Amino acid sequence: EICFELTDEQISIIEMVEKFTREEIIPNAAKYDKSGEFPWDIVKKAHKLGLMTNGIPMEYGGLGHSLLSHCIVGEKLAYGCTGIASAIGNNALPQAPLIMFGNDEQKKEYLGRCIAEPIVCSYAVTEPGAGSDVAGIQTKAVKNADGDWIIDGQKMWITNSGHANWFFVLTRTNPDPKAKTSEAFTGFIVDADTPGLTVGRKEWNMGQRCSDTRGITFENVVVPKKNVVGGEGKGFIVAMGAFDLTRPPVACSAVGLAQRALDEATQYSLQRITFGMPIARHQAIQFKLSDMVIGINTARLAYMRAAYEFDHGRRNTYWASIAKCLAGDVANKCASDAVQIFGGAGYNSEYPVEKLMRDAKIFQIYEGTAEIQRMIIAREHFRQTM
Ligand code: CO8
Ligand code: FAD
Repeated sequence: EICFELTDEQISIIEMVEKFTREEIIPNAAKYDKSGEFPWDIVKKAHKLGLMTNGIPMEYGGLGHSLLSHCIVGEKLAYGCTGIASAIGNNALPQAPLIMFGNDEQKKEYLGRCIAEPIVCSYAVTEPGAGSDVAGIQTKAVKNADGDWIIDGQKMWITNSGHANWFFVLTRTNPDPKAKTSEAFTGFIVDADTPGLTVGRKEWNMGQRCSDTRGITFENVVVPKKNVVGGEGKGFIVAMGAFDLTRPPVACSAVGLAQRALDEATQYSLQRITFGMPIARHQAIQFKLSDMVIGINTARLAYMRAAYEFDHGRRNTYWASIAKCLAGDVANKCASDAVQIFGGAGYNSEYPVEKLMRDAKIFQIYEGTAEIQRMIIAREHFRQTM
């Protein structure tokens, strides 16, 4: 029986995170949006409260929260600002391959670093020439005489990379174009200070501006063999498996943004008078708010289901893509409708919803575009049907 009733522990975590969002994130969101500066002060406070180590298993020093608890926290952080929330939450993405496929030594060392200090790490898969088509990546790794690996290539759009302490990096290790995808790639943990690894300039994006996005160049980067994650040739499966754990948290962030858009639009609609009455009394406005309510509640249930399946040890690829796709679309519709409800004020940066609309767009792009999620859903659908 599927039950999403929250436990007392989850309710008290939510109260703590809501307070953190209210006191630390919301008052600083506009400042960081304007400056684009990395929100280190907030990241450090989040780390102190365990908000960056909650998904790490207890045996490695984390709080060992379920994916469902992790997502509920993520939604609350995102409500304040999805740029700051991504600076805080992105660690879960590079940690995922280690949690799911790493060995004991790797987990102790690299998850341990994330526990000990408020560091950030990055997941480097996308390249200038290949994003949706992961199997099209060109970065290669070749074994040297000692059995260690030499990485050459380029990555692009890598979140938190300008500040990262370590990276998960996907490479092609079988140059034969006919090699099976599930056997041709290898994933590595790479220390940020390894010679030959250069991080590029900060990209100035449409939204989530304090989230740090950069390109990375690898030139003869030597990585010890002990840093192979999940075995030689297994990188594609490792990278895909990680998405099963990380797409639900991206969906919950989109829901947090959508909820914020609804709350802002609701308040404004009760105050703004046209034709002698609050705009909330016009049915056209009510229907927009109703559509937001429908979208938010269904997208929330979808990410909960995706997390629930994962927490019960079942492959959740289908649900993770449903949740990510729906929540990304809902966030964009809600942010755009909130701007509409604010009228001219919605288009102005002194009011909160213009930022929400800019921040929302990326939810249809990163962690697999809206089109790629639909492609995965169709594949899973036919797999289940046939
Ligand atoms: N689990 C296990 N195995 C899998 C999975 C999975 N989920 N998915 C695929 N595989 C296996 C297949 O079974 C197959 O194995 P085999 O060959 O043995 O049968 C093998 O992998 C190849 O699979 P496909 O044939 O399906 O491979 P394709 O190349 O056709 O397509 C996808 C694969 C699904 C289209 C893949 O390329 C994809 O997911 N693309 C999207 C890429 C993406 O999501 N990138 C995101 C980058 S990270 C990012 O954006 C971070 C943003 C920051 C977030 C901040 C948050 C706070
Ligand atoms: P493309 O793959 O070139 O796609 C272009 C368009 O074509 C899209 O609309 C796409 O949906 C569509 N398309 C492609 N193939 C198909 C198809 N078969 N059918 C239908 N439509 C298709 N990557 C990381 O590895 N790590 C990160 O930390 C990270 N963070 C990011 C942060 C930001 C702010 C941004 C902008 C990107 C980030 N990315 C990261 C990369 C992100 O995951 C990719 O941008 C995304 O997966 C899309 O890849 P692409 O940009 O190469 O677009």
